[in-house]
Amino acid sequence: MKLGHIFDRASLAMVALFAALSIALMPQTTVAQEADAGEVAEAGVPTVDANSAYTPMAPTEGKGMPTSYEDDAWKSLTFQDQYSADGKYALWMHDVILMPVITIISLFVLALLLWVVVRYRKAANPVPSKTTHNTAIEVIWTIVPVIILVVIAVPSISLLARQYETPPENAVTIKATGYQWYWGYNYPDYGEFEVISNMLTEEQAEESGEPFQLAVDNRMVVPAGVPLRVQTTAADVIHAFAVPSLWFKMDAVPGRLNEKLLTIEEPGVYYGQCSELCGARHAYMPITVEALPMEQFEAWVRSKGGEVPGDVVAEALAEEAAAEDAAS
Ligand SMILES: [Cu+2]
Repeated sequence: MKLGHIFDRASLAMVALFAALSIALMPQTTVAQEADAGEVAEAGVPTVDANSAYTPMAPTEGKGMPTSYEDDAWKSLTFQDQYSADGKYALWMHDVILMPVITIISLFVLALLLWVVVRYRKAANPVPSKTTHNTAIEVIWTIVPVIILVVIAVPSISLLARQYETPPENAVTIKATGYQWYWGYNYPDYGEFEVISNMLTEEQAEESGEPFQLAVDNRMVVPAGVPLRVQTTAADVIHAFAVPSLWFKMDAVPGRLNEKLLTIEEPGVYYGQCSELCGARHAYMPITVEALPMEQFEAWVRSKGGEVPGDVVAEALAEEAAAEDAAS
């Protein structure tokens, strides 16, 4: 009976192990084709559209992307440079407050330990001290940590508050939808069109001079320097929209609309990834955000068949004028 149980468990474990291994070893291309065959007709290298003024921006080495250890060992260990106000503030807090406090406390505690080990070793203290209280020390080791915590709490809480700031009414809305396993970007302010974004293959990424596993065929193009209302949701399972160099990470949950303010300070290409384990190709649904000056962004909108609000007003005015001409 007991032996049977053990065998049951062992065989169950074997089956689980085999299933895990077969998923891990499944050729990525088979799964990729399934994804491609679905929503995306052709996943190609970004190309210049003859009918528009939009040309995909070339990424800047080291900007908006991770740095490899070989290229720059120090930079590969720390945060990416930040291109949003919140990101700069958070990085400042990390560099100027957290790291120094952590380092000083660690070294101080290490020094105390070494001092105790050497000074109060048995050989040097044949008769142990019977001291149990020292008011002065107790007051110090209560007040000093309180001061340290307050010093950390003030910028920490203000960072938290900044991250919850509501987007202003005139913010440009972009809705990012997570699908298994690609992203869709919807532009409700510009005619509700959707851009489907799939990862480039290694050859395509190399051809377009972009980092493999971060580069995509259709980017999330946004205007730079203006407040964006980035909304996230998902169509199947929970995904997360995350771009490290913009200090942006938000869950994309089916049936729920999350939103957060993002202002990208300067034009550029910023790479990110889905950051919620969402299935077999979770690692293969990267994010590429391309921030452009407003005029170029509007040109991109037109190239995608979207409507620029100004155009509609201008068209209406022209029509009105034409109608008035005809009437008179
Ligand atoms: Cu995902």
